[in-house]
Amino acid sequence: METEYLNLGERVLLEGVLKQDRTGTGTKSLFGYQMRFDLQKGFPLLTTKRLPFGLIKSELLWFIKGNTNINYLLQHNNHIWDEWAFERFVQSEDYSGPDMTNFGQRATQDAEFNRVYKSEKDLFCQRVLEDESFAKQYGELGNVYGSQWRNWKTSQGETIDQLKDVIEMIKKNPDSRRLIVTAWNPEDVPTVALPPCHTLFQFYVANGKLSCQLYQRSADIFLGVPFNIASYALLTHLIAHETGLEVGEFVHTLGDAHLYSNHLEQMTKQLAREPKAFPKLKLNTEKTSIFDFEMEDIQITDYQPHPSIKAPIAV
Ligand code: UFP
Repeated sequence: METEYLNLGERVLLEGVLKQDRTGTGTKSLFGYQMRFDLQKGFPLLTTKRLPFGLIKSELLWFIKGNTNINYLLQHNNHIWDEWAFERFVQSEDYSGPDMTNFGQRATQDAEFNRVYKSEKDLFCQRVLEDESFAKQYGELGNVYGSQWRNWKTSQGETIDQLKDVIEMIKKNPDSRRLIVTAWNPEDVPTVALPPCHTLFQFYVANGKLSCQLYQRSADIFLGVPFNIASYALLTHLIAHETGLEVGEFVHTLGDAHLYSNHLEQMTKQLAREPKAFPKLKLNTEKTSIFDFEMEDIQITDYQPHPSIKAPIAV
């Protein structure tokens, strides 16, 4: 099971082509790859390095609620999306602190700058948490997943709740071949901070089991993909729970699958580790709608991973 992921890491290390990328870091990359996880065989939270399941949970609940403000994430001590909001703030007229141009790259190369950047970003997060009007203005990320899944804007000025609709369709017409949620909106792509990496997902019902396939256009194999696998596996479990189905497979299809040049050692280290059994997922059976789930309603048990492995994030 976990070998599905480890095989991908190994393959890209061995066969990936050297390719430049937007962040200037450089990658080893291949195009078009598919992994399959049988969700009946355990919850695919990798064990060859510890993953912070709490962050995966709070981010997914944030998407499901249609929330697009980092304020919710910060309340759950989740800093995954900070940089995107911080970038908009430092480029605005309201920012008067030290120069933060190209902060993502500079923070990995210059220890003194990294210290200044961290302290500025901490101040920013504090303000988003404490000052409601500041949070409204600068905590908001706009058209990110929560908005695309729950409040898709139509050309007629209406909104479409894709997630709610797909759940209704699974209940009423499980054989449909149109059980799709898309996050990719060509109209938004030129203006959004980060065009969606998880571009589109589709559900499939057979033999009383719900499967999900994700098309991910761009995949940071070491840092992003382990999160993405667990996040979509959790989404599949939640929707199966609401629709009264068993879980089937999570099929993960990748477009540009890459290892950043500063993740190669870490990936090699992880590949040398022996995978353990996947943990189990427990959902609060008293909740029926996925829109009512909160952090405490989702628990992982029997998670005994190897220690975490640190790696710089490419922004
Ligand atoms: N990335 C992921 N998974 C995610 C996410 C981002 O792997 O869930 F939000 C990575 C892929 C890529 C970068 O390395 O973030 C996005 O950059 P780009 O838009 O240039 O593809």
